[in-house]
Amino acid sequence: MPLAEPLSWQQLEERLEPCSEADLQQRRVEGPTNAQARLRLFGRPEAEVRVTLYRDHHAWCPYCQKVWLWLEEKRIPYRIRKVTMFCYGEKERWFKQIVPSGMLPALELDGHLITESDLILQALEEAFGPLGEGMQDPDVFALRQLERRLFRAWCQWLCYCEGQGAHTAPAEQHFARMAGLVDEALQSTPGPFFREHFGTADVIFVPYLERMNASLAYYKGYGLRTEHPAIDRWFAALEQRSTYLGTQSDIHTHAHDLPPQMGCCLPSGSAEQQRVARLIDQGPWPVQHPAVVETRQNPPATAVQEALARMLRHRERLLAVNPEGSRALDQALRCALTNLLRDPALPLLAPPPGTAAGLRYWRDRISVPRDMSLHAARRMRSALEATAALAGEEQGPQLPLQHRRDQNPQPFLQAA
Ligand SMILES: N[C@@H](CCC(=O)N[C@@H](CS)C(=O)NCC(=O)O)C(=O)O
Repeated sequence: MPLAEPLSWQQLEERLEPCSEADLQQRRVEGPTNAQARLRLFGRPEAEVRVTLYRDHHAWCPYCQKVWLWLEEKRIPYRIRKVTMFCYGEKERWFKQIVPSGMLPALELDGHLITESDLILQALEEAFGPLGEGMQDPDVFALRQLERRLFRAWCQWLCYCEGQGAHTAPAEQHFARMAGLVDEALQSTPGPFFREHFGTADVIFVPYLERMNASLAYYKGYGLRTEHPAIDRWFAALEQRSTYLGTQSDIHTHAHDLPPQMGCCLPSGSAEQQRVARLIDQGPWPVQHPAVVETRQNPPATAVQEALARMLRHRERLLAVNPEGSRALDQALRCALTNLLRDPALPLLAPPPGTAAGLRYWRDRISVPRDMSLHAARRMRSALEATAALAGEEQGPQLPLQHRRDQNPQPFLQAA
């Protein structure tokens, strides 16, 4: 019998696989890499913790991702203290007392504060040994310089070249040349990584190659992973590592979090670029387009449960922060969550009239990996969009370009 009514909150809770708060906490501390943890022990006693990492609530800052991934790969016990980045809300006063500039990441090692991600990695290497070949190894050093050259070429194309045509071609060609050098460096080793084994050089390249892949697809219609097969193979090998998967963001999150951080991101405006951007924003997910290669990992069986658990945990705040707020949204969200769980052979449950924009408000604001993993986000966005489509075409408010205070973590932290 098809459901005529959405499940109640109680019934939705009952669909969750049982997991006590203590088990959840244990999983965060000892389980696979995850964005929610405040402590990571890797089986060691808490008294052995020598490191505190200060990083952003959003799990978005690229320089933090580098240090985060290094600590997870080396399995160094550490605490995490989360800080708000300027564009999402107010910087915590306690953090400004420690780091007056407010810049992230910062790290405390045996009570000494270090800022600047490269200096942090060097200090960690001195304390715990390098991850494969270290920061000062001549080959790694050369790769670090290549990473910066690629970074500058990306900024030049993404942030200074609007439109398309002869005036943008040099920037695109320069970027493609630099990415070609990265591809060659990857091809020169026997495996998929920058050196024989996964190590420091890979960690250094992760944050910006991830952001380049996302932003160039969205703003230029350029498929980094399609154009550069060794870079694609490298990403696919990373996607076999639970450490990387715990820190991995997705194309939608990067595409919309980059503009305020970079100053702006300029679209090429070609018909193809606009098509790609629309697909990334409005689905269907996973996006089927040659320029969009987000992951080669098969969806884990846990994606729906993860999405449901994360939405239920924050349902009251999700309803409270939605500016389209109406009593009908409570029912609309339950419809979307019921549809998330539905047998695909059954028809979808329609939400109350007038709730399409409210449902799409949430669709557009799922932040990966802060809220949930890439695959869980795909399932949740799909359920929200499919449900919204039954109520109409109205889109939610546009995502801001100058800031992302619509993503302020405070309401969620206060309630937690
Ligand atoms: N060179 C620094 C760059 C750090 C940096 O630019 N951090 C940005 C975030 S990606 C930041 O903290 N900005 C302040 C803010 O957004 O609140 C490093 O490598 O650590």
